[in-house]
Amino acid sequence: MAIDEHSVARSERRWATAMITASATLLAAIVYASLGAHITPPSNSLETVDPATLHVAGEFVEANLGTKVESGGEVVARIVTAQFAFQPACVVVPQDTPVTFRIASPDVIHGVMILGTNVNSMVVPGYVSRVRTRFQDTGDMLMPCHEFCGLGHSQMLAHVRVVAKADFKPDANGRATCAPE
Ligand SMILES: [Cu+2]
Repeated sequence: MAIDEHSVARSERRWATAMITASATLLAAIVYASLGAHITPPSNSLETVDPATLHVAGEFVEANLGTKVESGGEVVARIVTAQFAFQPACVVVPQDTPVTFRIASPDVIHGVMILGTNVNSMVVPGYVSRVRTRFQDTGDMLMPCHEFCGLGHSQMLAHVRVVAKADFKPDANGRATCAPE
């Protein structure tokens, strides 16, 4: 049976047009999500930290975790994400104030997102994930691990407690913790 060369060429052009349109649509959706809706892919600073020793020395020792108002007035929340918990499981931050999250992992790749906000970062062992944000509303925000990290992944979540500036009361060392419920 003879095949009409022109109809084959027409068919190929139609498929090519469909594929190029699909690719362009997906690319446009990515550009819109990142620029228009500020949904960004995993963002890490290029600061490194040794995952094998971060719990015994340096910035991420247990006593230094949680929220701290630094000497310059910057509010910093330091968190360690490990299989299968956040340490601490709740951080308190003041409303309508720039807050910096600094997060590190001693074991595998975890991910942090704060629901209802555009805070979203992977936490890759060896790097400090740094996220700057500002919370408009008070209340407890859910902060689950969003990177499958093992069998306990689904239990791995924490909270960010946003309180009014007047209710944010760091102690003499600049530290603030979530009040027991
Ligand atoms: Cu995890």
